Amino acid sequence: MADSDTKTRPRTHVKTARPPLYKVILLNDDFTPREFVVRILKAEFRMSEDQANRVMITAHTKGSCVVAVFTREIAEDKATRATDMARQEGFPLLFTTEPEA
Ligand code: TYC
Repeated sequence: MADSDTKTRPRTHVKTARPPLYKVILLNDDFTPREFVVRILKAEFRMSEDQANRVMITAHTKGSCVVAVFTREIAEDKATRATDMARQEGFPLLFTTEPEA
């Protein structure tokens, strides 16, 4: 069969390409001061004092908390930058990323 004979139905809807999204996750630890976690959340994720406090307390009580969702590169970059800021101050605070769905 010639290539031109291949049967395809016309698209009934146009596919909109959306990049897969990744969660940035904040993990609890026993050593990083609460105020420092809040400071990092405000600096790297542009959260208000109130938002940052809620996210910090959720991670503190539940063990982890989703901070925000981005495309993969941005999520990984922000998680790395936030974790590095903590390392520079000698704290074990950790941010990870994982696919949203
Ligand atoms: N658990 C820490 C403490 O009691 C505070 C903390 C909260 C650390 C959230 C990390 O993701 C975190 N000092």
